[in-house]
Amino acid sequence: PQTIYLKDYTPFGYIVEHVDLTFKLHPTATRVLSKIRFTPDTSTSDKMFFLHGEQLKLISAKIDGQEISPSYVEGGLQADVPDTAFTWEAEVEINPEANTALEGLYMSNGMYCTQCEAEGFRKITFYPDRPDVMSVFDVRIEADADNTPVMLSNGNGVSKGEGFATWSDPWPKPAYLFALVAGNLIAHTDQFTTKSGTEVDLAIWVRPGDEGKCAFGMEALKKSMTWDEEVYGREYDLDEFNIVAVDDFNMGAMENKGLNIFNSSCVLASPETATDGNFERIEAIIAHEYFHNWTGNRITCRDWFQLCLKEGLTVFRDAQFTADMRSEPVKRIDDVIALRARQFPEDQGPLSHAVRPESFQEINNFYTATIYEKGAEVIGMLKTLVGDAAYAKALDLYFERHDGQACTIEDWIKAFEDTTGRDLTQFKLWYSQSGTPEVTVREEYNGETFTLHLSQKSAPTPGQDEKHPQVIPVAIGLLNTDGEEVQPTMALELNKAEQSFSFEGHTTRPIASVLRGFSAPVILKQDIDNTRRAFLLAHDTDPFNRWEAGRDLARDSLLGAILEGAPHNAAYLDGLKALLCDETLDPAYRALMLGQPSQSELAGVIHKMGQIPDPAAIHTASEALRDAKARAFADMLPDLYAKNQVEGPFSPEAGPAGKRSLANAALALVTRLDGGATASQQYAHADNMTLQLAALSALIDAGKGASALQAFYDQWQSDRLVMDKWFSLQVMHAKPADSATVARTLTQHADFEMKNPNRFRSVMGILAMNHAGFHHQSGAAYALLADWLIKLDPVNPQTTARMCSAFQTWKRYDAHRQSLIKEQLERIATQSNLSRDTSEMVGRILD
Ligand code: HT7
Ligand code: ZN
Repeated sequence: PQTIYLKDYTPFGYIVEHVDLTFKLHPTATRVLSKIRFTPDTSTSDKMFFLHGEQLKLISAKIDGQEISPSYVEGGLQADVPDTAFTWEAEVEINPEANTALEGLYMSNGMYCTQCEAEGFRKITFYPDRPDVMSVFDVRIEADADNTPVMLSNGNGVSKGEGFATWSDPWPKPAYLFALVAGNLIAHTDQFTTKSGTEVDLAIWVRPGDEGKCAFGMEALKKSMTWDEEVYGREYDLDEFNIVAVDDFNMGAMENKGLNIFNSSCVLASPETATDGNFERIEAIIAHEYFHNWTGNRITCRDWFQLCLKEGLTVFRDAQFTADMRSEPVKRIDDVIALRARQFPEDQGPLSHAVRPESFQEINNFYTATIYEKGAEVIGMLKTLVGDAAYAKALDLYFERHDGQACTIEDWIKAFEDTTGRDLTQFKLWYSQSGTPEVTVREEYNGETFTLHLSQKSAPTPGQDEKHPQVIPVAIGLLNTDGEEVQPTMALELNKAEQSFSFEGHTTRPIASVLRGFSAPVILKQDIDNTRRAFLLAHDTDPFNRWEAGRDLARDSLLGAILEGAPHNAAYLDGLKALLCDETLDPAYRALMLGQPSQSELAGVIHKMGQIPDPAAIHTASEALRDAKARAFADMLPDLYAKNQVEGPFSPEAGPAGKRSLANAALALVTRLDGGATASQQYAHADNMTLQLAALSALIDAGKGASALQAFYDQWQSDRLVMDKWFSLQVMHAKPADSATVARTLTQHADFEMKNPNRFRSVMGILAMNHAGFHHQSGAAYALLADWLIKLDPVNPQTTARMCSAFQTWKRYDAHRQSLIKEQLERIATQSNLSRDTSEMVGRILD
């Protein structure tokens, strides 16, 4: 496969003035007629006329009304064209029903649907399918009126009648933002008035039967629209905003201009079918896609190497939104847990790449935690470094200067340089240097001056042996021994390999709280003992670092048990108990405090320590710590559980959701003491999915899940999204030695559908997340996953390739496991006709 390089970027030689598309929809033979007005771009030299096109049957092509025979080249076609403005017309035929890859135009449950990011439009018609080619689109859709009464596209609806609809999008957009949906759909509607007084018609379109699951998504949309006006000054710019829920979708959702398409799991919710976690995720994803209207659509990316320009910024914006709607510390802690679970292993393994990569084979493989989540961390650091006011000014300038353009990271950084006068050259290393920097802290105190000696180091990553010091904002605070702040939070700017920061006038030795709020995506190395951690757990005024102190204590306790067979740390359990009883603290925060590092995070830590992680030992120690917590908190758990029951009608708001999360965390521990009696009660009386699922999980863990699992199946078998939970739960809670068998049995279930990415992930994705089960020494889970990836690749390469990352940490483990995994990776790699997506991923992992 061909490698594409950032350094090779050249602009397209033509301006696309206007695009007219007509779709004659048919499940197996859709005709697409395009009429496109091109003008040579006099500012560019490359006048080769190349249009992307894949899997298209060309019926006819014309230039200025004259039939032509273009020449086919790899990935598209070329034609001789006039050196003045001309009109290109083509008619192509495509087969949506045969499109199981879910890129381009495909069918999902009888509904026509498109997915064009990153390079799907070229499977719809011949076009310069690159994000820097922006144009206005008019679309006419024709279909059988009985089966396909609703026909949607981007922009504003212009006309509709029996068997047709026309749409016009006045905003120039790249082809990846094109969308069309058609089928038998029902709308949940509402209205929004923008701050300048425009009335916008809002609709969430779903299959009949799902209309009762739209209200929460609609509220989330209106909150997002208000928030973007208030916080970023960004208004919506069309008369309509449509969202559609689709069952078969490769990712979470897509920000097509005026017509967002959502994986139904990311928009549909009712108290009976969705958990609190689902509600929060839906709110965040609706916000994310809506925010793209400015950060992604009005200002887009020049090329796919700049993907973080829209994704990092939009993730940062949606995190700000969630923090404002819910709890800021809880959101930050959740995000850091996710970053460490998904981005750190990526950054420290064979798939490590820069936030702005310099080459790729398949762009779909770069929709990663590094681009999204580390990309968002980079924005957060920039904001910390320049301050809130300068950040707001820089954003205003960015929107004003680049509206309607396809931009680069250089454009983004320049907006900050021009508003602050700062040289951000060194900061830009965050975009080009891959890997997770390690920051080491050493303290010195002489009776008056307290000094923090900081140093930074980054390990080599693929293709990057040499690393340069980066600009790292290290937020710190100082406490006295009574837990009072003697130095409020301030950001130190570490920009050299080693640097010291002194604080004068401290007549008693202060206690440092370092990397507050996780002010940079780094690994902090600090030689502090458990007494100091217990002090910070009890007193740190920074809620993130207070949680982090508990997390560090839990991690050290687990490492002691795993590596030395030591008993669990009593000081940790005492400190945690005091915190759990502290009713001045938010229940959601206390629930997070009860958590502990995941088994795969522990494996990563042990690997970093230069030792070989043993998944079975990690599993045993993790379970033992939960047992120790259950015993240590036995006297207060019933009270904690009872006090956090929520009375009255269900509300997905942060307050009641936090109480449910604490009650359910208590339930998981209580179950270790009462064998499932409380969980059975909860299951029997649960009137919402959050309580029902937590009770079912506890019963499975207690070995008493069989009848509840059957009852759950009987109750929910006709609800696809709830059935995904039924599949996931069984794999997630399977004992290590049984997990491959449980997963294999589920793949033989009549409701297992390989072609539906949600269902496939709910078995195979979850198998890879059951750490001790996936890494069971038999190798059965490795082989099962590989079998299914091989089966899925010809059907859906994008989802297959993503799931290959389950193997990315393979070099952490012992020789036996390494050879088992290598054998499976090689088996995948040597399949004939392996997709470019999967071949790139497996090649990089094996390298
Ligand atoms: N910008 C979108 C990313 C995307 C995608 C979404 C759905 C299916 C396939 C996709 N390929 C790329 C989603 C987002 O970040 O908002
Ligand atoms: Zn996005």
